[in-house]
Amino acid sequence: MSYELIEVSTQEAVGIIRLDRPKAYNALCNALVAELGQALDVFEADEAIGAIVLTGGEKVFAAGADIGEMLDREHADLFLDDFPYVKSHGWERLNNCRKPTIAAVSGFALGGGCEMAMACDIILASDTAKFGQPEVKIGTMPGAGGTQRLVRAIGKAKAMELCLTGRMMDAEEAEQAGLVCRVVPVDALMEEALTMAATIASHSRPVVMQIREAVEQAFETGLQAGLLFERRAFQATFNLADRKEGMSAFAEKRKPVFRHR
Ligand code: DAK
Repeated sequence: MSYELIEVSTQEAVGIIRLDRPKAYNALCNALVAELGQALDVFEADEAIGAIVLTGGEKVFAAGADIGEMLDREHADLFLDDFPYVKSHGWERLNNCRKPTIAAVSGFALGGGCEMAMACDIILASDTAKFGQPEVKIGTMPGAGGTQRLVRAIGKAKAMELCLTGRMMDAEEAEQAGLVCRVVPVDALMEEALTMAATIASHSRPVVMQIREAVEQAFETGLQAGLLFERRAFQATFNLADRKEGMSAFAEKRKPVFRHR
């Protein structure tokens, strides 16, 4: 598969996707989002891949959807296409990705860029990262999760402020607010992200996938339904050879060898 607007690579069991449209600050044009979807398709289908890192450049993760591409579009165009779902299935692909995804964010993550990072399971930020939903400044509003995921991540007051003013928050504020798991020096960002991804990928794939689905349930259901989902998923891990192997290895004081079954 060849790509023009993203760079795709692997490091052992980790798939790496780098948004690579630097002249336009990685603006998320349809073609780029479509390539993202294709790369995710490949990694999801590849049994050797256990986690995915999505990153951008040092100065910009992504400055949002491509404003030039949206400029002359009208409501009917967007509604009929269900913009941008029909033409480029990358957004859906990311939202529905079953393997764990880590956004490694350096520089600007604005609008759709911030939303793309939030669609990942974990955001790891460099100390230069800046997050925001500035759509209000160009006469529109967040459309890919900004009004929903941001509220869940940082609470109503701060999300409302960011969405209504368009203000950016820096990495330190984002960490304090709970949007990012950790802030690391910019030079260490990829190394830290890859180490985290490799750790996740070293665990049993079906167990990791059940954990992330259970955590996602916390956003979808009430507490009792979520606890029930978690309990059933926990019980189901006892069907796995990896569960037996993990516990046996602990008892025998050795490293487990997971077969992802
Ligand atoms: N689109 C297109 N080009 C962009 C861009 C964008 N979002 N952001 C930056 N660029 C381009 C600039 O036009 C400029 O190109 P040249 O003029 O050099 O050709 C180049 O990148 C550098 O930008 P600046 O000259 O502005 O650089 P500065 O360092 O001065 O400022 C900035 C950096 C990031 C603060 C600034 O560029 C900026 O404010 N950019 C726009 C940020 C923004 O408003 N983002 C929100 C866009 S709306 C949806 C999915 C997604 C979305 C909606 C729905 N569905 C799934 C339904 C998302 C919507 C949005 O993101």
